[in-house]
Amino acid sequence: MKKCLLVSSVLLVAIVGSACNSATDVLTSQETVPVNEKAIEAVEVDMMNTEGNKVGTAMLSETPKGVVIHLMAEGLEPGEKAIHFHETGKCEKPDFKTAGAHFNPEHKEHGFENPKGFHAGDLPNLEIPENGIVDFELTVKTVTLKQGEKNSLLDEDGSALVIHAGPDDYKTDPAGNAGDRMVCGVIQH
Ligand SMILES: [Cu+2]
Ligand SMILES: [Zn+2]
Repeated sequence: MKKCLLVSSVLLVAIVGSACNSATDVLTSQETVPVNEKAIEAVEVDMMNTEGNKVGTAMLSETPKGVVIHLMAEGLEPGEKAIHFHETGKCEKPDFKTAGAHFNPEHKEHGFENPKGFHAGDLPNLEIPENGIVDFELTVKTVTLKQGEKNSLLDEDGSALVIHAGPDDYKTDPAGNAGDRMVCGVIQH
């Protein structure tokens, strides 16, 4: 009996007073996490060009500071290029229009310099060097990989990571005047 009381006091106050064997029942049921709140720790995204060839990988990881994007790709056109999360996890070549508009669960306008902005999917421009190889990391606070949350990239139809032909001007709604979609990766669980 003494042992029972000790166990109960270590556990939640709410179960004190109930029979000893019910403590295990409570614990077991707490371990079951509802599917829609399941935390995905990392997603690997294949980055495809307009010919349908893989040019690299983006690893997305959930961290306390936000979602970390680690993009590794080669054979890219050098220069300053826009990169965004788009709303639909569908990358159909050659124009990737199937990825839809920018990921925008808060219904804002486009661009960091837009007073009515910005989209959760807006990201700072990528600087691609002369050799066309990128290996960079960026932490994004506006999105999550936690399913069931409003700003989750892993919503029902997934989302996409898109690199454009030109830079984002950070103000023109709805897409920053960034030109064609050159590389696209499906973000899906
Ligand atoms: Cu875009
Ligand atoms: Zn945008």
